[in-house]
Amino acid sequence: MGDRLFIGTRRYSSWSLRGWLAVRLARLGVEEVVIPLAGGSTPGVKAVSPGGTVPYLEHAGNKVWDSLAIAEYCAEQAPGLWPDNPAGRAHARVISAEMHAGFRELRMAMPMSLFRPGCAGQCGTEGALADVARISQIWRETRARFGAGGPFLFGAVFNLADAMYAPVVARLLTYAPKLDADAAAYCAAVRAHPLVASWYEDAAKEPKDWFIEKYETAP
Ligand SMILES: N[C@@H](CCC(=O)N[C@@H](CS)C(=O)NCC(=O)O)C(=O)O
Repeated sequence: MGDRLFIGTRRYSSWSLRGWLAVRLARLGVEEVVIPLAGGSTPGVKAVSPGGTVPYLEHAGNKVWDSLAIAEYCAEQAPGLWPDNPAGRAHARVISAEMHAGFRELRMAMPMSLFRPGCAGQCGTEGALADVARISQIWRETRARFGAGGPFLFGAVFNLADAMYAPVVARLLTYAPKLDADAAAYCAAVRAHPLVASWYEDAAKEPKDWFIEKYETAP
């Protein structure tokens, strides 16, 4: 069987975007298989993925079914996906872990939906805005310490920490809560990265019968 990366509907699947970015940053030659999501417990996802979720990577006989594990797997396949120096690497890992384990309020209130209309300024619950404030602080502190020389968290190179936060950026662009200038500039840089731009382009081509009504109408 060939190497494959299973992902969900690009418009909605935030975890898939993280795994896909890691795989593309590592330049793994895998076939991409998109499974239209049903909004939870998708039979097609359960049928292929041991964990019942996407992203799910099959590569060189290895089965990896979690975005952060896929990121670590990809970092072993290609140098430079985490920062070279131990301090930067530790920080990149801990902010990625904080994202992977947290920001539940933001994720619930502002589900990723790349082209959802009528969202600007909506869905800013107290908990979600507290998450936005924490995320902005992480970005600001990371960039101040490691980000010289470029627009990304660790400078010029878009790395796995940026990949972990890219779907957060997508949410902030859709729901447009008030951001400080640094956070807004970081969001613009991530959106303009060629891989992120390519994800949006492919998402825009997805067929309408993959749409989930509640994610396509104004909140
Ligand atoms: N911890 C997992 C979470 C993955 C996850 O929850 N993926 C969602 C899609 S974004 C999923 O597959 N849900 C099941 C479904 O929609 O059928 C990861 O980091 O990859």
